[in-house]
Amino acid sequence: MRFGYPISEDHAFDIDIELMNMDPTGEPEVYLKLDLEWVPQSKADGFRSLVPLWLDVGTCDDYNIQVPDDAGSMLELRMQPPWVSTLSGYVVAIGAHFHDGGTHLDILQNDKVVCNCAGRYKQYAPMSEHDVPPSKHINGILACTNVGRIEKGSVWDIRSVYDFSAHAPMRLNDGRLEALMGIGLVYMIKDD
Ligand SMILES: [Cu+2]
Repeated sequence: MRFGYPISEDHAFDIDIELMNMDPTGEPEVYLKLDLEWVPQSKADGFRSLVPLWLDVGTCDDYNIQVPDDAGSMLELRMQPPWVSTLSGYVVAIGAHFHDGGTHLDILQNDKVVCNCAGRYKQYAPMSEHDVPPSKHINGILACTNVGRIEKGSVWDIRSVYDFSAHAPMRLNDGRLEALMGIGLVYMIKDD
């Protein structure tokens, strides 16, 4: 199956890059490389259009969640409320986004996990002698492909799980705890 995201003349792209220097020794040169495959409409016969769905555990206005004072070591964030699908079709891929402290994020359809996105952490060298314990940060999150059917009327939910005793939440430069996120990006093809 061939598929792509349709773009027209009036579409624009924004990119929001957040960089973190994990090299205490200097000022590394940084490159961002994007590989895009572009197919002109005249040659896109047989391609199906992808529909992106954004699911998150925040509110309509804000997808940042402040760490509650009584969070303890475990915290489970859910969509509020879950989303009832208005579309039916086939889910090609699901990706997720969450912050330091997160262990995994489950995407559920009708209370059944359809994608388990586990976080991968990497231990970095200490940035200075004050950096105790040395920095450990999230460095990848598993995605799913060929997830299966999405049905009109099915209920979609997210379970974003944080365990602060396993992975410390990140602190901002001013010492405050970074807000949490739990985002699922679902890419689907609608039924004809
Ligand atoms: Cu984020």
